[in-house]
Amino acid sequence: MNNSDQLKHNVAKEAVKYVKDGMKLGLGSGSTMYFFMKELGERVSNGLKVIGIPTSNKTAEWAKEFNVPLADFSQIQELDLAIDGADEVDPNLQLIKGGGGALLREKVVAAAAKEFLVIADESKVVENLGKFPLPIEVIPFGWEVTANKITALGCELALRKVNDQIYITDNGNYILDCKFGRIQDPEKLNRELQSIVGIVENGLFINIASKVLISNPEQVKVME
Ligand code: ABF
Repeated sequence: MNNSDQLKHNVAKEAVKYVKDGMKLGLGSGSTMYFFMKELGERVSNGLKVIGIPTSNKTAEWAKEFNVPLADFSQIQELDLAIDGADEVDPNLQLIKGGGGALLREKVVAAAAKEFLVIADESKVVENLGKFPLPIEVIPFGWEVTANKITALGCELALRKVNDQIYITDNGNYILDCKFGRIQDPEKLNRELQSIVGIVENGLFINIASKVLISNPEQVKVME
């Protein structure tokens, strides 16, 4: 296992300690969450009783691989704990998420949970958000107009493509990756983005994280 995977494995092992028997979970997306799902599956095989709502088709596949029982919002509307990765974490626990393209379901699930636990390696910790391009999910209809309105806020943006094909989210929408550079006031930018028609959701997770676990080669630290 390389150093990066080891850090993800370490933070996942620490995070699974927060899962109690009978919990209804939100299951995030991304490579760190793979290690969490693996750890959770081991505890389920030892008798832990949990159920989870996945934030992406990929996470649902991992749940099936590791025998983690799944549900959807038609069955449960309030979650005890959501666990997810992040692309950037600032000192106020504000996040940029969505590098994996699952930000909309991630935010819906995080908002439905009493507690939101973020897991990341130390490379995600920043003084100011914004070095990582902010992912914004937009509806395909009129995306060009929506993009112009976002650009006017002071960024350069690109329509996300994979292998020269437009990336389509699990919800049938597009993602714009927006380079704002250092975001001085993430709460203000979040409010401005929420007022633009055509934006479904943006990757700023403002005042949502309850606790962040950060792994470095020596330890797993708690930010709260
Ligand atoms: C997901 O985790 C995304 O929001 C974010 O892009 C990703 C970070 O992924 P990784 O754990 O692979 O660094 O929740």
